[in-house]
Amino acid sequence: MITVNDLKNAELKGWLQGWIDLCKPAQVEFCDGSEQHYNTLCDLMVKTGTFIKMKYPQNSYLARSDKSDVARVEERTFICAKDEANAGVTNHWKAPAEMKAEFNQIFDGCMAGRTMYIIPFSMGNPESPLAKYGIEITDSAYVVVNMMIMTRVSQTILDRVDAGREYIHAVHSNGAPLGADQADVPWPCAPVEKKYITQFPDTREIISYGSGYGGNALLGKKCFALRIASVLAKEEGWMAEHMLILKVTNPEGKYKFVTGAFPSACGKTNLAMLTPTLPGWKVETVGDDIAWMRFNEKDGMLHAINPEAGFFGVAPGTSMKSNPNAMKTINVGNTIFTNVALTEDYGYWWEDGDVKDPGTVVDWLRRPWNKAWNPAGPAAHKNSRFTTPAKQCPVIAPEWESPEGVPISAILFGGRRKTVVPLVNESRSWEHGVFMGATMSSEMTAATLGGAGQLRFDPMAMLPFIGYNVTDYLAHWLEIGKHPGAKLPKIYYVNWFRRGEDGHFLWPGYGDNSRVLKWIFERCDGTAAAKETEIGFLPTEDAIDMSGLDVSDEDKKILLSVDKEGWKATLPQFEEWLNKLNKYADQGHPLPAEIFAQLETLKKNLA
Ligand code: O2Y
Ligand code: MN
Repeated sequence: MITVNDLKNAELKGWLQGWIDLCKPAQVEFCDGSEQHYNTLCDLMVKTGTFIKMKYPQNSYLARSDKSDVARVEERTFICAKDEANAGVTNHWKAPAEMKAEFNQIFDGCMAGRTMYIIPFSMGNPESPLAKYGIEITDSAYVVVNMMIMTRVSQTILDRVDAGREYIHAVHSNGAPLGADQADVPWPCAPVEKKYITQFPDTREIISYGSGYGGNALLGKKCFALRIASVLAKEEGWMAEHMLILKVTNPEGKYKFVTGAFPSACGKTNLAMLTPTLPGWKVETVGDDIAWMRFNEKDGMLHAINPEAGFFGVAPGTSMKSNPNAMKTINVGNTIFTNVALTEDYGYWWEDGDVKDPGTVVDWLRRPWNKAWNPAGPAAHKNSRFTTPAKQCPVIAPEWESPEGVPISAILFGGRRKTVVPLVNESRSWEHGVFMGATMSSEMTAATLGGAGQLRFDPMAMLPFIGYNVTDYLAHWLEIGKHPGAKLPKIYYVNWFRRGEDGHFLWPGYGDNSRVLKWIFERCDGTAAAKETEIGFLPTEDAIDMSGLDVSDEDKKILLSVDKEGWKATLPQFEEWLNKLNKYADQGHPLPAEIFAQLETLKKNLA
């Protein structure tokens, strides 16, 4: 086993030693990414009660978190940029020096009685020129094994960093030191008000304290691949986006790659693994959550890589109906379940899955649970998760680890809109597409803040993930559109969630979304028809393949037409949103004039 003293790189050595001196762990362990280390840590966690070994799927485990530590905590997530204007209105901000001073106290002795693990990892195929490396320090074995599924962990990464390769510095602690005579708990963590998920864009650091859950602790994902990477992308002329990547192949065997940004609860993972209902069409998965895109100077196209190596998917609602390929991926085994219910025969269960009534199970709070006793449930937490290797996905695209990335023909934006927004709308230009992304929104329900009819905006589905001022982010998107010699992807706004007046869904969704993908594919080839409207290019009535589909002519008409009055009524909310983003305009962060110009064009078109 190597030690810090074996390293040659003075910066790396100094950084690690500094955190060891501060956190005072009982021991330090380097992770080499080996199966043997993975198994040793899983066995250890079974002994300590963090993991339960499942009987099905094979080589799989269940973890149950503390009940206070179940999701990303946006209110405790901070961008520690030089000044507040650099963080912008979509982020919480703390001054870097103040935050560091606080961390010097908080982290002092925080790993007492625990093992500090050092995880060298790559986001993306380590041999890809688009990949970036990181080192995460953590005191959580749960984080180590999840990182081993979600990223590429290896001794080679450590060797390359030790030899001088750039890396992102990431530190995580559960924030639960263990006293000499203190009994441990299965899921150590700190109370919500002591949790900190911090990104330091200027020094490319991530420091996370107090939570062991998902995006708060697996620092390669949201903290690195989106918040820090978005800053690097702006500086280096590429894009780090919250997007799935899929490959769509037509019956003639011709294929294209598409990325898509959707807010949560819009079926993003399902779309990434979709089984088309259209005969002869095929969809394969490159990634389900994050895309890093860079211009390829040979073909002028944006090429995307999936920086991750696994899926960290929401369990409830995942079934053979909603996402058979995710279920098959999970069922290969080697899956870590977090906060799902455990069946009597040591299998998994969650709400809206394939088994309606599981009998008596143990719920995520470790209590016996039965549908008859507690019909409302839930037995699995609504944000319960599966962590599973992408390579096990039966429809993983052969190119998913391609070092040069895959060329992107189209970008999809989508929200969840019951009203107004048609099934699919092609932007008139890159700039119009950026406006569509900037005003991406979902309708709130009567139960959500703001009330029915109010829109919740989520620009490019990046609201909690842009590591700098949102106005500069939108300016960067516009800048990408000016890249010399670029063959830009076409941009589409899709809405699978339109409803009729009686509340029924107008569009079946799921595998039938392949019909929209087909139209987009053919638009990219210049072979599908569209009509220019006030809001963009919509399919002509017969341009979308509706064969064998049980959608009435009336519903088709609503899906493919412009609700002018509805759009007009939306305009004040768009305007209010854009003005809100512009808060730091006179501190050097104005919303690009082009975005306001697009709003004016839309107003004029609808007048
Ligand atoms: O609650 C969490 O920590 C998970 S967040 C997450 C996980 C996988 C994919 N996307 C997300 C997200 O919040 O966008
Ligand atoms: Mn996500």
